[in-house]
Amino acid sequence: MSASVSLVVNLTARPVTLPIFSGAETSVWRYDALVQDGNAESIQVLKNSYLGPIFRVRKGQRIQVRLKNELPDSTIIHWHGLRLSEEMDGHPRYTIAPGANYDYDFQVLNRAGMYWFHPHTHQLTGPQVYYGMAGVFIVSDDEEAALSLPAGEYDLPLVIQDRTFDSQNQMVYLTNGMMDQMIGFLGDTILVNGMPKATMDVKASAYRLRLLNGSNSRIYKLAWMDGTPLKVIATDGGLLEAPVTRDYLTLAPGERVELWADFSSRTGSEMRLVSLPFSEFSTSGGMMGGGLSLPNGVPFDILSLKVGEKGADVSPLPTHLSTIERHRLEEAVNQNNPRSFTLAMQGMVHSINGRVFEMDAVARDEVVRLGDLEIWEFANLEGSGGGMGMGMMNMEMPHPMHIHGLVFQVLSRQFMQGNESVYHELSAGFVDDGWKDTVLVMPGEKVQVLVRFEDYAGTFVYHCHNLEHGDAGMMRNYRIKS
Ligand SMILES: [Cu+2]
Repeated sequence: MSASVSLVVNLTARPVTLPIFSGAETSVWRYDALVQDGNAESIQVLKNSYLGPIFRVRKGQRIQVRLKNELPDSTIIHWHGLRLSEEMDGHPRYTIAPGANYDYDFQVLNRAGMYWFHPHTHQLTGPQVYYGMAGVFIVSDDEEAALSLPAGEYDLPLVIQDRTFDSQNQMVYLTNGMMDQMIGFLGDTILVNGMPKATMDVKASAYRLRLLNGSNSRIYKLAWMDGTPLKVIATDGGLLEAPVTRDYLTLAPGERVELWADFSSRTGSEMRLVSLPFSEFSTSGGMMGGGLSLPNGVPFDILSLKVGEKGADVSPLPTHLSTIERHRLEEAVNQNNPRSFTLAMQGMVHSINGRVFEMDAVARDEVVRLGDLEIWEFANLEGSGGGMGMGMMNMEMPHPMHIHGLVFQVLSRQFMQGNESVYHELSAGFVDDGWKDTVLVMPGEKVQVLVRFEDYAGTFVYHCHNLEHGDAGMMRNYRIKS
């Protein structure tokens, strides 16, 4: 590796208690950061939050992170969205025991954007993220810096999550047992950056709001309460070529979206970010939705921004944000024969091509070649007859599909069959223009992405980012062969 190390950070994963509510403190798991070498401002700690820390690094920077595991569980960190080798990426095979350390050393190849990190322990990713472990990894570069986007106090990372707390203020997980594992865990309390009923004071100026859905399985239909359109400037893999405007945004677990929001004429007002109602996915009645206090699609408040005095002068949002080199379909080695992945129930679990995760197994159709551009096609057959795995129940679940170690471009979406009206309650909120690492595949939908395996040979995973689905086996290895 040519670059010299410019940041060395210890991340200690440990149980702590925090004052999240009045009364009893809440037991959580958290990454505690300590900058050993380099710019201390590269790491921002969120006070009294289980979440974090927030890394701020530059493209090209080489960093070292020592993970110290002081949890009672095995763990490993996955750097979500980063272009890394398999040893750095956090494959579950690299999980370390309680008391052990894992040393990361990598150069940041990604363009400017909001990435993130979280545990990736086999069958325990859901609970480890749920009990608090996740942080944000923000990359900047020269292309972005030239734009003079809102920065410093006007650049707000906002991580949206849901949790359920008991009467002693403790987090509870999998309260509905088996159903939670099949649907995914849905909490009844929304938190932003680890704060319930999140309220923030902002100035009358323009802000860059970097939203991450860090929830285990909840999908949000984000909108401003007063109907102000949302101005999107970036998604998973950084800036779009040009801003796009949406009335609402559909954000699935693992996905990011960045907004440019101008509050300069809003002094004295309250801007409320909400999740709008949409229909439940599984339509088989009482047995599915009955036990859940807040199923997917229930509306709620997410964040309230109280606009105060005048802040920094607002520079207009540039009409051109970045240059995105589009992958060319005709360069795909399988342009006439996409590599297809069928998402469907297999017995009691969600599966990929009828298979579930095996730690070391790579099937013949899961091997690709370093340097190749391919079409990958995810077809969600649940709810359309292909997913009848449970007798009377018709599981119809959306699956946010994530591929490790790279970023990709969405080529096409096609609704095939099933409940089209539910589909159209969310589909206007997708933003597929830029680079992605996680893409929501709705029930009855087929999504094609163009993906180039350009950085490292090795074995990586691809999986559903509904963490309960992933833990139950909706994950597979793929191998990049040199
Ligand atoms: Cu899934």
